Parts: sequence; C-alpha cells; structure tokens
Amino acid sequence: MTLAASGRKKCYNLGLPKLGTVHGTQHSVLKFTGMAFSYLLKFIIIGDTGVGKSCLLLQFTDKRFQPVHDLTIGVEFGARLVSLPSSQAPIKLQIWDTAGQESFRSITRSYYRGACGALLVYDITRRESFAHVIKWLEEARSHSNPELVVTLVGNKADMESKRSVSIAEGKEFADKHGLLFAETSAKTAEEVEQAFIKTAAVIYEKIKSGQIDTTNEDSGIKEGMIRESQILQSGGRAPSHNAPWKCSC
Ligand SMILES: Nc1nc2c(ncn2[C@@H]2O[C@H](COP(=O)(O)OP(=O)(O)OP(=O)(O)O)[C@@H](O)[C@H]2O)c(=O)[nH]1
Ligand SMILES: [Mg+2]
Repeated sequence: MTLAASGRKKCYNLGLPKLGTVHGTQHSVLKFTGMAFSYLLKFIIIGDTGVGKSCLLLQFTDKRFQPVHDLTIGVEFGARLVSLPSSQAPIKLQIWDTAGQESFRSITRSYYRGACGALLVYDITRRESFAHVIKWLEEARSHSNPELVVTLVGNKADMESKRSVSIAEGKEFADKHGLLFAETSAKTAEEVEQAFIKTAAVIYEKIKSGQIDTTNEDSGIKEGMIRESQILQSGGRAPSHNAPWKCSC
C-alpha cells in the first residue's frame, strides 16, 4: 500500500529551507538542497486511535495543535530537520504517522520495516490505551528490524485532572522493556520536541558506534550529502534546525 493508495497524503512540513549556506567548508560554500543533512532517520508513530499521534506530529513539524480528532486513514507523513547536541550536521527525521484503528492494521504493519525509530503513544487519561501498549510493542518488535529504538510516550499530560496512568507506571513499563520514556502534551507542546530528539540522539549514537549498519536497506537510515568531517574541517557547526521550516506545498 503506497501513500497515494492510502488516499491521503499530507505534507505537514518538509522541514527544509529553500536555500541556505554553510560557510567555510572545503568548497567554501555548501548549498542547502533537499539532501543537506548527514542522515535521514525514518520514524513511525503507533498506538491506539485518538491518543494524539497526528497531533504530536503536527506539533513537532508545524507547532500547531488540532483540537478536532481528524481520524488518520492509512498513513500520513511529515518531516523536519533537527540539530542534535552530539552531531555537527543537521539530521532529517521522516516521520510516518499511522492510523490507530484496527481496520488499518494490515496497511500500517508494512511501515514497521524500514523504520529505525518508533514513538509508541498512549493517552494518560485512557487506561485501556496504556493496557494496549504491550500489544503494540509486540507487533512493532515482530515486524521491524532488531535495532528499532522505541520511545514510550504518555500523551495529553495537560489533562492532569483526568489522569488514569501515573508517570511511575509509564516509566516502569519503559524500563522493563528497554524503552525510552516521555510524557508529552501535543496541546501545550510540553516535551514533544524532546521525545523526537531523544529518540534520534540514541539512534545517532548507535550509528556512530557501528551498532547500526546504515548500508542495510532495512536499517531505516539513509546517508545525506553533508559529511560531518567537512563541517569539522571548517571548525564550524551547521545552523540549528530545531525550529520548523515552512514548506510551500
Ligand atoms: N488535551 C489534549 N488533547 C489532545 C492531545 N493530543 C491530542 N489531543 C486530542 O485528541 C484527539 C485525537 O488526536 P489525534 O492526534 O487525531 O489522534 P490519533 O492518535 O492520530 O488518532 P488516529 O488517527 O485515529 O489513530 C483530538 O481531538 C486531539 O485534539 C493533547 O496532548 N492534549
Ligand atoms: Mg491520526
């Protein structure tokens, strides 16, 4: 099932400046083009319907909140460049937002392969969405590559008065299953940025330590045009990309 076949392709934000420059590289000027990043990391967002997966993506790429549940049909995507503290060059995150409804499961399942990061989301006000996390995790583990980095995300942290899953429970589950953990609010943007960036940082460390083979097609990672060595030689850093860029589509 392709994006086109899913019937809905949304580009929240391609995350790329139209044209920019990094000065002082080997060739004096390195133009920002569509490949102006060191690595492209493919992420997937999974979890029950209504937990806020699409809102997390929209907040991350566009700094907006959608108050109405706009049910995802199949799969949608967004992308953004980020700067990691440990990386000299921008990293591009390509994020696939899947439908939580059971009826789309066969479509969304095919997106696990080829992802290096996953945000597994539950709603802190809906206990059953937390109870289903184990099922989502098993599904992710059985259809993805073994190096998949998973962050457990308890969303809707702004709704404290309706909380039915404690922070300690979420953290305990994450620790037990070797996951990263974050509580977020797609409404207030609390911890949204960090949930994506922390996941990317762990993947980046795995790349640098040789734990992930980026030449493997299923790794969920592609190399871009910027070599960190070029930036290091120039003694400079790539510009920060931890602010969303508007796209024209
Ligand atoms: N208060 C609050 N509401 C949220 C938050 N995130 C999402 N919502 C609301 O929850 C509802 C569902 O959000 P979506 O992002 O569409 O949920 P989803 O997980 O993508 O659902 P599917 O596409 O059906 O899988 C919407 O009405 C959102 O406005 C949040 O952090 N806080
Ligand atoms: Mg959705």
